[in-house]
Amino acid sequence: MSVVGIDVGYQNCYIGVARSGGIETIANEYSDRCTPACVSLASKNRMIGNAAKSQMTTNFKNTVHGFKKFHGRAFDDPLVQVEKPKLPYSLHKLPNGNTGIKVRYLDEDKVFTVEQITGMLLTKLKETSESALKKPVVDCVVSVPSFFTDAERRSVFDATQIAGLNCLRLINDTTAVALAYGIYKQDLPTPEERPRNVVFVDMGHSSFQVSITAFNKGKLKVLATAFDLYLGGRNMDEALVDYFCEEFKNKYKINVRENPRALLRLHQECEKLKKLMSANSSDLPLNIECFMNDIDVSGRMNRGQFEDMSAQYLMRVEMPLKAVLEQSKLSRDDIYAVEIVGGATRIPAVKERIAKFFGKDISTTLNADEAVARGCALQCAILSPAFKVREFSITDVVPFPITLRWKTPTEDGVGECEVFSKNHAAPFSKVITFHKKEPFDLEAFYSCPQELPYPDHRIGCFSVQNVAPQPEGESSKVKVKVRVNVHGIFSVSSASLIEKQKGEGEDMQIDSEPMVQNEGRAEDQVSWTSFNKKSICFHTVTKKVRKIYEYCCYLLLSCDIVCVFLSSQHQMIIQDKLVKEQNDAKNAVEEYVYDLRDKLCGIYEKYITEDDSNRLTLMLEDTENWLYEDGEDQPKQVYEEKLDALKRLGQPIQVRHREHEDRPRAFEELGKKL
Ligand code: ATP
Ligand code: K
Ligand code: MG
Repeated sequence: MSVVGIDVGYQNCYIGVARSGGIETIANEYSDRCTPACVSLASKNRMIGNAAKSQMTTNFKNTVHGFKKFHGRAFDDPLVQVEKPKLPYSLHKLPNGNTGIKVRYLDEDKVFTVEQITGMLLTKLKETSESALKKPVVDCVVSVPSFFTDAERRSVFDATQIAGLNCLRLINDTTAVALAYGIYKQDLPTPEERPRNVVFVDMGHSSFQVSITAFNKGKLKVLATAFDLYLGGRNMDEALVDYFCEEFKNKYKINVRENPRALLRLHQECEKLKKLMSANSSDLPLNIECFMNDIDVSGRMNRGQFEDMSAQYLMRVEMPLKAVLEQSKLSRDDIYAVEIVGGATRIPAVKERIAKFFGKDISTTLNADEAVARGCALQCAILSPAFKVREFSITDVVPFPITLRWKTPTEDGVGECEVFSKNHAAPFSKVITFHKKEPFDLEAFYSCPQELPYPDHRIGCFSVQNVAPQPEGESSKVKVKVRVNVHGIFSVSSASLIEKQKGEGEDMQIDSEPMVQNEGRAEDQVSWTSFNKKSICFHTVTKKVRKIYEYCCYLLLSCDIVCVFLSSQHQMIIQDKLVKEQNDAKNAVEEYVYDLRDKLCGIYEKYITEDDSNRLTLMLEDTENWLYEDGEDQPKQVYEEKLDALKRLGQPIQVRHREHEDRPRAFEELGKKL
């Protein structure tokens, strides 16, 4: 069984794994611990991660990046519409209203769902983990931003399934960081003592997240979370890009925005410059050769100027910090430490603002890039029966309050109840008792649409069926269990009818029942048994309530579609493998040609007649030309046959050469022995 944690960032992905020595992050085939969240589609195959990133400026229309925010969002979603004009690739409205990504793949126009694209990324990360662990990887824990709503979480979850992964938990970024911080701490207060409150700040490429977490020995409890959905390193890059576009317009009379390739290159160079400015406050150059219209461009920038131009973003750092402190009802003095992670917290002005707000030095004891992945791997280790790790209980929060609504025969016609308040502990189950004479629907939605970073506040509608009056005509007692599960996803998990109750009319009460911690996949069984025990006379209405429409009617994938995507993912993997084998076979021919040609006028010269050598050289030249012409795109076997044919001619020379080389050495060895 594998123990793997994956941080799927907007820009960068990291993988944590548990091995006997503990948790470590692993490197990919480029010896890079960071795999870019980038997928490039081409006429014969796909490239994912580092290989895809290198295609960004050349194959920009088909190189997909910056797609994390499209999860669970409709094409018409305002956020999608804001992002759309900034992308070098095209978005497309899917028949069900979802956001599709339009690319050219295998010489055909194709539209992929965001789940498929993230699925591709995840298969790459799965492969990387498998080659590091040298065994199949299925079980994993994946991070999501704490502000992701139900639809976004379900979409990421679908992506994990499309990649053939078994996601044991979708864990919030800052909660994963808290786990990575707390689990090894030996000096945490005992459960009776006042907890240690730590602030975790994560500024990545696309967003800014903050949490306050209370630690005691063996447990952590998130008290509150806050965020700025649109604040991250990419805003700073955009500020720099805006500046240089303007400067180059005046200086070189070029309009960079008209040229997607140049714009992408400028983005990359501005990001590099931004990183350099974090370490260096002096004037720094920006040079790009052959930028556009054959012009080389150059500019300069220093940290002071950079801070001025990103003032509007830096200003926004404080708001989530203030919000999280207020929600936690703690004062600054109650805060033990402020830990920062995420690449963009390396910007000195960002750090200063955080430190200033809390009135204390910030700690950087965690690895800013890897803490989320390490936390994910730790959570996976806790959930995995195959791995022994110290007990550590994690209580997260419900980020947005959730309300249930149902029809009543009363005057206003509706009953309503907020089942989960903001910052309510999660995962958590509640049992709600209704008195009903007929089937009824429960509509779940987020209570405060104005606070929700998502345009649709509906979560789902669940219909409870087969409810009938008691034999005497009284209402039946119906117990409905609702929960926010380990992934932070809401559901109505069961409904049951209790027979023989006095008719009390329409009323409702809520019994709270905290869930067993760290239960992972066993969750369903656990809640069922504990529920069964509580019922006096248990009688199933519908064992699982039937959902009348699949999660908000339109935004989610059905099981069938996930299966189709899973098999098409397999197809693509096989295709990529074929292309790789073909390329490898072709490269082998090319390498052999170069190698033999060099040797023919070098070390092999004495072992072949001049005539034979000339003939062979000509043949090698023919092969080389063939590789660039007719032989450019041939099946693997053709290259293999070609290589064999060349080897049949080359090998006898190689043998003669080796025998000659070996003979004196053999004599020498023999001499030594004698
Ligand atoms: P998100 O968390 O929003 O999904 P992510 O996890 O991919 O995004 P990170 O890898 O945490 O993001 O951070 C990437 C961002 O950090 C980029 O904008 C990058 O330019 C920035 N960054 C990295 N190093 C530095 C540095 N030394 N100085 C300034 N910015 C940096
Ligand atoms: K990351
Ligand atoms: Mg991140």
